[in-house]
Amino acid sequence: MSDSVVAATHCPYCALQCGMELSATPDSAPDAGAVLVAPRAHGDNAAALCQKGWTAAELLTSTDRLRTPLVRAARGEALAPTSWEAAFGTVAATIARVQAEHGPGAVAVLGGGGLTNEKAYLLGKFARTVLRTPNIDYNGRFCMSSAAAAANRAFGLDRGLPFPLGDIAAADVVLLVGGNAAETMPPFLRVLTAPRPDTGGLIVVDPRRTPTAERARLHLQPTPGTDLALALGLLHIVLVEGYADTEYVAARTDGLAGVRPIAMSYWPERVERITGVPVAQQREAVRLLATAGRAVVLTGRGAEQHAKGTDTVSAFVNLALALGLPGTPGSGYGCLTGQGNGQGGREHGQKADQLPGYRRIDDPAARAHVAAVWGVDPDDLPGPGPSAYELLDSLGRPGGPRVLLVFGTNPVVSAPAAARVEERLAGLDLLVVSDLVRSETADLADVVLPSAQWAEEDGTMTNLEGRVIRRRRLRPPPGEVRTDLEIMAGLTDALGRGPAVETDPERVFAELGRASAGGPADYAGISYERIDAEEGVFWPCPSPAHPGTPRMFLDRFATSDGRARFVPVEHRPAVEDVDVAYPVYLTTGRVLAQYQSGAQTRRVGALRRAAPGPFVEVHPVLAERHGIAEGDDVRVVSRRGVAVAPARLTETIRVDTVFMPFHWPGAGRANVLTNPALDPTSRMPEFKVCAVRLEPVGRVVRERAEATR
Ligand SMILES: Nc1nc2c(c(=O)[nH]1)N[C@H]1C(S)=C(S)[C@@H](COP(=O)(O)OP(=O)(O)OC[C@H]3O[C@@H](n4cnc5c(=O)[nH]c(N)nc54)[C@H](O)[C@@H]3O)O[C@H]1N2
Ligand SMILES: Nc1nc2c(c(=O)[nH]1)N[C@H]1C(S)=C(S)[C@@H](COP(=O)(O)OP(=O)(O)OC[C@H]3O[C@@H](n4cnc5c(=O)[nH]c(N)nc54)[C@H](O)[C@@H]3O)O[C@H]1N2
Ligand code: SF4
Ligand SMILES: [Mo]
Repeated sequence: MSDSVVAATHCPYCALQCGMELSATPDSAPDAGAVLVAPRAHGDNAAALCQKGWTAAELLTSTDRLRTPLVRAARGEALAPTSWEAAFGTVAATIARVQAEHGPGAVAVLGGGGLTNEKAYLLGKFARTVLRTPNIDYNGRFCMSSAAAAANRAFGLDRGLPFPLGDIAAADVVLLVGGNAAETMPPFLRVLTAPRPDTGGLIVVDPRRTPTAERARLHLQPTPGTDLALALGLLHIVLVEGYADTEYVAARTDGLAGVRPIAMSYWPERVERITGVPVAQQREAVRLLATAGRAVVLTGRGAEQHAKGTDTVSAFVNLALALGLPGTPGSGYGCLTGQGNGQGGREHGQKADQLPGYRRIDDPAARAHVAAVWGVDPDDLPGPGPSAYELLDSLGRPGGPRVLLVFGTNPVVSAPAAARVEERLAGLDLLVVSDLVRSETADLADVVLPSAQWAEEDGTMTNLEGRVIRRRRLRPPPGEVRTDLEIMAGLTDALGRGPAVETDPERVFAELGRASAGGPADYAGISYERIDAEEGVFWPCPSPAHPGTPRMFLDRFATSDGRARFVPVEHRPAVEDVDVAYPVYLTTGRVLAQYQSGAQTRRVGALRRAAPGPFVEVHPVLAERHGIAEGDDVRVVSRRGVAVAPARLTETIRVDTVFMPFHWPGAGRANVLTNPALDPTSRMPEFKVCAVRLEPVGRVVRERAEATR
């Protein structure tokens, strides 16, 4: 049909970036204007989508999406439609005033790992050259920052998976620590459980018997926050039972001598006492891993989102190094990056300490290189800024930022100690949010800027393998909606300063390539043309003639001497352990049918029906102790706040632990409970463990409340 166009693109949601073919329904069809989604095989991804992918197009035509800029005449008044000119004018005037009074740092920026590479790059450049503020960070700080920090210190470089997905499918044994792929990357479950020879299989470490753990050959079910001890215990067994690959350790690594004495003090019985994982299971896990031909160790957020997340990942990297896995073809260590562009989003300079190409902002050579590409004086580039939670916590305080620009994140739902974050946002002179919908954060904003959706823009994303892929536009955005690149350009014009902003994604990508040239994440040899021709290109790719790098570290690691480092790490308890007043562990995570803060997926009918609201998973034994029955409302109380949600009784969770998904605002918002204690290296908050107590509210009370609503 002549009016039906087709775009070969990828899903807007998670880092698996499943291939999609989008087509517009013809003008003559009853549902004219709708967009049809079909799965499309791409690279190592089969043609498959999860329910979120299948239903992603619904938001394109939803009445809920933003179509014009909104502005609030005064605090307390409603957001009302306005023109772009007026919206930009208001923002520019306030930025100019606040910076004149308080300096450039009075304006802050918070970005997101769902933004395309082009947007993430431009956002970092915009903050440093137009706003001239050091205060920029992004939501990836809450995501894989601990794994990134651990990979950097062990291998000298952070690419989530340093090998393609196909290597995981071909491995004999996979150890997955704190990941629930069956719900968070459903098509990836096939890769994880690909038929394996009878020696091997999948080993899952999770305090819950998740649908992923159900598929495992071995499920270790530790107390939340004890993975570090478990990893030390597994290394202990490797060393004592002679499983270490001594040749590899000698040839390719340094530092085992510093790690050995620590591991030796984590004998299996002691580890069982700390973690609850039986000795026999520890031994079985090591035997499976050590006797496999090809083995892969993977971490997810369950291991990483802790105030000791970096050290925990280091402990699993140490285990992988002792077994000779990293940099050995078919084996390795990897982190499962989460957000759509969680990989690319952490490379191009929207991080507090970073310049494009995964360069450090405090490195004089990096500053000189990037400043030359940007046409500015290196001395005019600001230095490193605070991490995401620290930034949020400083808003509106004396000396802290007074204006915040948010692009692509919804911290009112997703940040730890969310009630405190909300209070900080209210203390700002001006909150500006660019979003697709009126997220809970946009709801608090003074100015809301409507941004184009994935099917309406071109760009690139870097998936969990480090494969740079193309997002392709099916049709232009509706009405007055603009792309984030155009929004940054509009703000720059209104401010009347800084280098002119390029809004053509392909030209932004070419500039990003030049800015990244010579850095650890080198995109200089990648072009839209090449990506189209080659099903994506793996970075580093320093020149057009370079083939790209699907497998890293085969000859050398990215450290100065090419050798990987064992990092000596010690176990310690969760920052907030259980006690008499707060006797139960709370952990948090995801369900299949909702994505992140839920701003997008709560607005999709089929997903709302599949996962309508928050809940608390409770073991029947714990429930009985508290007089809680299935479906009863439970007050979950932590030192930060109170959440109320119905109980879901299940024997799949540990008796000492409850679980809440974090996708909802309102009474059941899990993040009013979570602990903002930060990892000293990655600045990751302790999302995955805090102490709570349970108070039954009872069904009667809830029914009464519902009747009067
Ligand atoms: N449906 C859906 N899919 C998503 C997302 C989504 O929001 N919804 N988000 C995407 C993003 S950004 C990310 S980061 C990924 C996250 O993907 P995952 O890491 O798979 O997701 P989570 O549910 O956060 O955590 C995984 C598991 O960690 C377990 N866990 C909790 N505490 C601990 C602990 O102390 N130790 C261990 N070993 N395990 C623990 C939980 O029980 C949970 O089953 O998913 C991506 N995919
Ligand atoms: N308790 C608890 N909290 C957690 C976690 C947990 O496991 N437990 N996980 C953490 C993790 S891993 C993550 S990644 C964070 C995620 O938390 P958030 O960053 O809040 O996640 P999203 O809901 O993806 O927010 C993205 C927002 O940007 C909008 N958006 C999407 N694409 C674009 C775009 O291209 N441009 C613009 N301008 N806007 C866009 C969406 O509509 C949405 O409002 O949550 C963290 N919070
Ligand atoms: S697994 Fe991730 S990328 Fe694939 S369809 Fe689901 S949300 Fe989209
Ligand atoms: Mo994430």
